Amino acid sequence: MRKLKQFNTQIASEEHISPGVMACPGCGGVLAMRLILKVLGKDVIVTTCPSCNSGFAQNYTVPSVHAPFAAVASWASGIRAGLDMLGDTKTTVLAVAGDGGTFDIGIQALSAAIERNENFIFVCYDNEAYMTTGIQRSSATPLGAWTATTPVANPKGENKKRIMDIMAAHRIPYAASASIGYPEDLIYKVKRAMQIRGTRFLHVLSPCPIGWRCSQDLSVKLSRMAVESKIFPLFEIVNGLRYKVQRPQHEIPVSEYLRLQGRFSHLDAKSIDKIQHITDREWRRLLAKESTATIK
Ligand SMILES: Cc1ncc(C[n+]2csc(CCOP(=O)(O)OP(=O)(O)O)c2C)c(N)n1
Ligand SMILES: [Mg+2]
Repeated sequence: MRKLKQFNTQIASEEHISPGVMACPGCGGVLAMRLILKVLGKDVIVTTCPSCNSGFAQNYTVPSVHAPFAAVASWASGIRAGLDMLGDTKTTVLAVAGDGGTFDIGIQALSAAIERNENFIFVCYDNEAYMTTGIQRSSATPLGAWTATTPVANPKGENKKRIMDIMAAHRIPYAASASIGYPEDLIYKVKRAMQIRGTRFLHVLSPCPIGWRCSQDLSVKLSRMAVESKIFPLFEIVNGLRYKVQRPQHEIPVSEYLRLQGRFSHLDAKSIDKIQHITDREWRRLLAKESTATIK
């Protein structure tokens, strides 16, 4: 992993989520938000939208509002405009959505906001399905996964949507993938995002033990394994063009990551080979972008 010299990446002791959170045990989304809010501090206004996150946003000790599903990026734009009119430049505006609220239902408002280069941070905590409403497939659900709408007899037949490619196509000032398995790296990326003006996007893989059919104590481990297997690579994109890809120190085959999750337990060796092949291809594609991006 990259050396994190530029910023202090120690985890702050202050909390901005009060105890008594209603989330499920092992929820990766809560941990992601806990870490992100620690970095942002008190000067933040959060806008959430329907998701598991809206179930625990009442525990935020910073101001938060709840937008309609499709509109979280529009609400963030409006909050920023209001703050700007008041001359408030120090408050950060944070939009939070799940994968459904980002990849699918919220993408129009998000695309429009990035096109206007609205000045806020958008966090997509990605648990790879519509979890609040009972584990329905989203376009972020990975190939081969079981969900309530992609049963074992007919698992998800499409690849996960390449949301970071979509962000890059907008020439967004800053986009990064991050992981609760690497908290210092996550903190680094939030701090880096805070220093940049315009729309910033953080894509955080957030395991959901209920939906992933895995043990509640595996969320952090699976987050690390997702990076080690390259199924969820960590990288940054500046202005949609300059890529910085983080090579995992320890590499594993995707089968090790998949076998700990019941949502993949129906997959045969051929299906797992296919996922490995696609993962390898996408990794090479990502590295190629990095090398071309350094050519001036
Ligand atoms: C327009 C609209 N459609 C559907 C819903 C119902 N709904 C509420 S939360 C949710 C799932 C959200 O999924 P995601 O964004 O992935 O967040 P997660 O629940 O996984 O945290 C759905 C479908 C809604 N509130 N509004
Ligand atoms: Mg989700």
